Amino acid sequence: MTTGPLLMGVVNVTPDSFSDGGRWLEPDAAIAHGRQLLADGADILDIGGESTRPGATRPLVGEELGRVVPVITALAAEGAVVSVDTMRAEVAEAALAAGATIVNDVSGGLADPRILAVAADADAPYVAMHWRAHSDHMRDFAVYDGPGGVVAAVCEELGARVDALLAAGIRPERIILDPGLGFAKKPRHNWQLLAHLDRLSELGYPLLVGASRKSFLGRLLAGPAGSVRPVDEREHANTALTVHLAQRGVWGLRVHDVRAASDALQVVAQLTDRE
Ligand code: PMM
Repeated sequence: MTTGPLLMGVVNVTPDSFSDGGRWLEPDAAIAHGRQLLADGADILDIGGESTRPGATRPLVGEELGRVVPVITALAAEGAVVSVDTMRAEVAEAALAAGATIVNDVSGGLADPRILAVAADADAPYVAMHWRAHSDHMRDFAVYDGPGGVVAAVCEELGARVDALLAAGIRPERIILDPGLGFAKKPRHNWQLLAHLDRLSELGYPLLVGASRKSFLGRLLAGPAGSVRPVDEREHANTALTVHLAQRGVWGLRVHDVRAASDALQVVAQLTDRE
């Protein structure tokens, strides 16, 4: 049978994520949510303790550690494959010690370059997302005026991150790239990237994509008065993207509603196997 994208289910142990802030802040709630995502078909649980919503301020390192380590420890002990969603070397190191096996760094090593050595030493798969600035001022960096626009810029900047990853000792087969939808990007930038993922694939690494619940979907589906579609009413649009991305052979999808994405992937797999 054809293997489609892996499903990375989101466990945000934060008070303020745009998609689900505060719902899973207590460790027991986060652990129960992780178990549910596994039952729904998640291949990986992505556990994070820092919200990256536009305008967010950063938690202290100790706060971030206190949020993610107990949740990772519990879910990894139950056999879950866990990625830690962090930009900090200390958090990545503690998460790997607690049983996480993948580092998902939305800054691709730009926020805290020491994280690259942590991933290299552990020989852990490392997700490098396209990123330009912390969330409190990333809007100022959503400018892609060069030749080739956003697609060329993201390819070039991710290519530079790959060079840094390799120089830090991360093996090429451990690298996963992510276009970073919504991070220093306006809606039209996200759509351009989604339409031209083949260009990112040419960098030669597997791709992870996180579109789930993001505001560019809410803006696409805005009502006649311009009211943006609420976060929890964007799932059908994400399902359409799930099908699109599966057909383009991405490695993984980072989603909040794993059940909906899993249903869509099962439909795609049925049809692909008959071709
Ligand atoms: N998006 C968010 C957080 N972490 N990680 C990767 N690799 N890719 C993403 O697109 C991504 C991410 C923000 O979404 P959330 O607040 O719902 O978790």
